[in-house]
Amino acid sequence: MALSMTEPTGTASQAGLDHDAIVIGAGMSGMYQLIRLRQLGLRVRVFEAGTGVGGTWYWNRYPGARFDSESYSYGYSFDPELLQDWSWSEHFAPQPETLRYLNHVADKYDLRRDIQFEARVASAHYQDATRSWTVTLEDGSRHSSRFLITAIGVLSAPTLPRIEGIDSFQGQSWHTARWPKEGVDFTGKRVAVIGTGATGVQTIQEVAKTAGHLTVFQRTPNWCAPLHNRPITEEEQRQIKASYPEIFRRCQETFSCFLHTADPRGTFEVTKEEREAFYEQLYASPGFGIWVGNFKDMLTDRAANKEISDFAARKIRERVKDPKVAEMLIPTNHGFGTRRLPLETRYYEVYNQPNVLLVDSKATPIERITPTGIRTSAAEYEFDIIIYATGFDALTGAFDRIDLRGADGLRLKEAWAGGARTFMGMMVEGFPNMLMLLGPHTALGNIPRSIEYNVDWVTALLRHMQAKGLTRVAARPEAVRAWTEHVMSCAEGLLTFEVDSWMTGVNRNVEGKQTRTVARYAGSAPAYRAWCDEVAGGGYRELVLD
Ligand code: NA7
Repeated sequence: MALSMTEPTGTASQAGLDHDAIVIGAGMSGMYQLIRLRQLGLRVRVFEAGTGVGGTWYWNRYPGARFDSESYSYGYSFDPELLQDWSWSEHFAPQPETLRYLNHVADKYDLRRDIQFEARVASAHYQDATRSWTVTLEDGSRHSSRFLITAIGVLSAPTLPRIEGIDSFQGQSWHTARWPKEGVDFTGKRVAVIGTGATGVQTIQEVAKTAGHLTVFQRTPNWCAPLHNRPITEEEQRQIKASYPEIFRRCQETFSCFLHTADPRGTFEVTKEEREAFYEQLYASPGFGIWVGNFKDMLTDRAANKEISDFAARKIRERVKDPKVAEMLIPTNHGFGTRRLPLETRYYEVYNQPNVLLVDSKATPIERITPTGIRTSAAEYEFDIIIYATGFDALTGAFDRIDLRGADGLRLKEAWAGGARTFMGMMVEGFPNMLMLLGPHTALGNIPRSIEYNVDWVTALLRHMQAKGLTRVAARPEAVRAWTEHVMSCAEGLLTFEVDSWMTGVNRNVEGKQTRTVARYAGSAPAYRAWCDEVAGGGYRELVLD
């Protein structure tokens, strides 16, 4: 990797700064950003709270954690050699394999020498006089840098429920995103799982295999569909490795960078029989096809959405033996796919096991965690282990947990109090020289594809500044306004924005996140990239560069 720097005037070293760039986070985005910044010859420091690389895949070690994206569409695409020397073992890889993959990447590009582990950033303050950022770690050490690049993830700030008594529990209890490295043995144990989002579903179907007794506390059922995972055969492995250019080309073309893309037909443009056959085909196919490869009007037309919801409800009734339990598992407050669709493997069949109990936490809310278990409005339960699959303070939570202050001491949390406002999800008005990877209002979907695009865009901007000897970049207020208005307009007419979820900015366990906002960019990834490409291609007129 090139390390010599062709120094333009006014670089960080000449200005007496410790680094050219500080990156917060050594997950998939921070790791790739480090590789690219080294190629620019910049002096980079990455601060990572964990003891190893991997971000999401480092923290989320809960049982059953795995991809819902096809493995070969998820890995980094930037290096053909890396693509050839890594072999995914399953179509949807489990977390330990993904963590091994990311450690392989860290080894291959010798990343760890620029990463400081067990280094949680407490604050980052912009200094206008020196056009730099001062970053303070929780250990009190201070570090200065020209640029601050946040690579802190979308779903990385875990939240526990706001229930009294959590600390009083005398058994073992874990949030899924803070799982112990040594694992947890459920054999013969009485286990509780609170939460039935994508994480809860993966956890429940795995824990049910060994637990003595499992009680699931479900407040809102989610629509789920089969993952259909299986090992990759040798022949498939050869085909995958031979077709990587096509795989990634396809990801670039689709709405949210998955291999699947919406069917061009409307739900009612086909006969009832054709519709049913198509739903059956999707239900029997691997991955997110049933969500993002369904009829084009599934998430915009109420009647179309009802058709697929009725189909999915029939499937639940077929798979769950006890009709009362089946009805409990069928969502009634939102349509199919309007929240993040958990993919499952024999999830519904878990509720046919004699050692599994489903508790309706809406009808009988959890009142208190007690030293021995959980008390609801109706009963008292005893447990050895409580698992909190209760989600994250999504999108903005990781930013809020750092004391981030821009020019004039403005705190980011305050600037975003009425909802996030960004320029293309990468920059914030009043926060010069701060660049966000996976910031709010960026394109998400199959996340590594968005990461690679964001990193490359940021890298090109810094290369441009380097070439011209520029030391300060800020988003123009009118550019932030235009992007934010665009994000709002993309949400219009989507059924997704009529339901509470992390995607609409709601987390009842977080102060200030009780009402729906347009928390997520809902346009297509190609449209997002076109907007960003135009900014770069037009010479960054939307930015103040000096
Ligand atoms: P989610 O999707 O936010 O799910 C959190 C779950 O926890 C959800 O079922 C919540 O019910 C439940 N929850 C939260 N607080 C409580 C309380 N107090 N009582 C009962 N139940 C509660 O998080 P995940 O980790 O599953 O998934 C996040 C994303 O990570 C996922 O979309 C993937 O993209 C990866 P609620 O629905 O709020 O009633």
